[in-house]
Amino acid sequence: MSIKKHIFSGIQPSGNLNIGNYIGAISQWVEMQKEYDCIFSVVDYHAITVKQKPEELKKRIINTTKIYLAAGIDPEKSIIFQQSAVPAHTELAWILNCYGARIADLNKMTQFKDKAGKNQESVSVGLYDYPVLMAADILLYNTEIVPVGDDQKQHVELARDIATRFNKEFGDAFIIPQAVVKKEGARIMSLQDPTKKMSKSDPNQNNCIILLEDIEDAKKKIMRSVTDSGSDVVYDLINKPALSNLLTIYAILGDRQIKRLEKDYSGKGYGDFKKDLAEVIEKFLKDFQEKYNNISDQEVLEILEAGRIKAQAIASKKLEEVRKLIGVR
Ligand code: AQP
Repeated sequence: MSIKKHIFSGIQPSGNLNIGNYIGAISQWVEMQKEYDCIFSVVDYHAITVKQKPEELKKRIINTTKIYLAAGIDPEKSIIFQQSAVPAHTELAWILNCYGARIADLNKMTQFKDKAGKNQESVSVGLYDYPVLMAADILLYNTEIVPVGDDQKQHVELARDIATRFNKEFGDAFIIPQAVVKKEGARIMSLQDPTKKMSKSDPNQNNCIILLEDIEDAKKKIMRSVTDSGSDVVYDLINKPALSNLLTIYAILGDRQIKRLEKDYSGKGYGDFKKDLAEVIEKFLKDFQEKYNNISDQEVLEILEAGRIKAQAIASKKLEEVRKLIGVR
């Protein structure tokens, strides 16, 4: 048996993936696969917690997988699969709904509150129960580490609570997972409102740089992004949240330290800084899109099928163990 630590993470194919998803999640995964046993899922059953158009969803499942591959997730090293292709996820979620998850926990989830807004009574039950499905995703694979952006930390905490309660009642079925969040770039903010997270389902696409978007459009979005008062290029989350966000993006995609950028732009204004950042974005997107365009749909389908077989083998074993523990086998 492998002694490498087990990693699980996923992204919902719920919109166009943006640089927030890349910086906060995928770029971390690429690094982690060098050291750990990794499983990365396209979590399509999470995406349907809000309405999706069937034809679009189908395409996005393929495109999201291509994004994983273009970013450098290697199917020879890591398992890549589609969540709905492994039924153990929804089955374990049901069991955890009954044993482990509590209404009081779900009522605290900030993502549900944000997404449901004032419509809490009319959104789908799935949106409310999303964190329990996420707990099942993680717990099925003996996951020790869950690399995510900052917004998902609370859900991983809940998975820990659910696992701990289940283990206490039935015996040690689950490893207690831990969220790992990057120091820099754990929460990339909207380009137009630095108090809001850059989000793939944001209806205002001026807030995001989409990984597959037209490069000239992306550059314009950077030039038009909001900045703060003053003109010095310095990292200061309290007084310059918009600029600090742009500095983080520059540092990660341009592979330079924030301290170094502050020095390089000392005495220059926001205009020069944004122009150079637009070039960094151009280079990054060009390279990324070139890789993306070289991956065929057929290749993706084959990778997902190979991943499904491997994921299924691990997940069904864990599920059978759980079924026995609760007395249905
Ligand atoms: N702005 C962000 N900065 C850093 N990390 C981010 N992530 C998302 N937005 C940012 C991380 O990307 C992964 C995507 O997870 P998800 O698809 O399950 O959904 P999410 O967290 O709700 O992300 P989005 O982009 O906001 O999607 P929608 O709009 O569909 O809800 C996670 O690891 C997340 O932390």
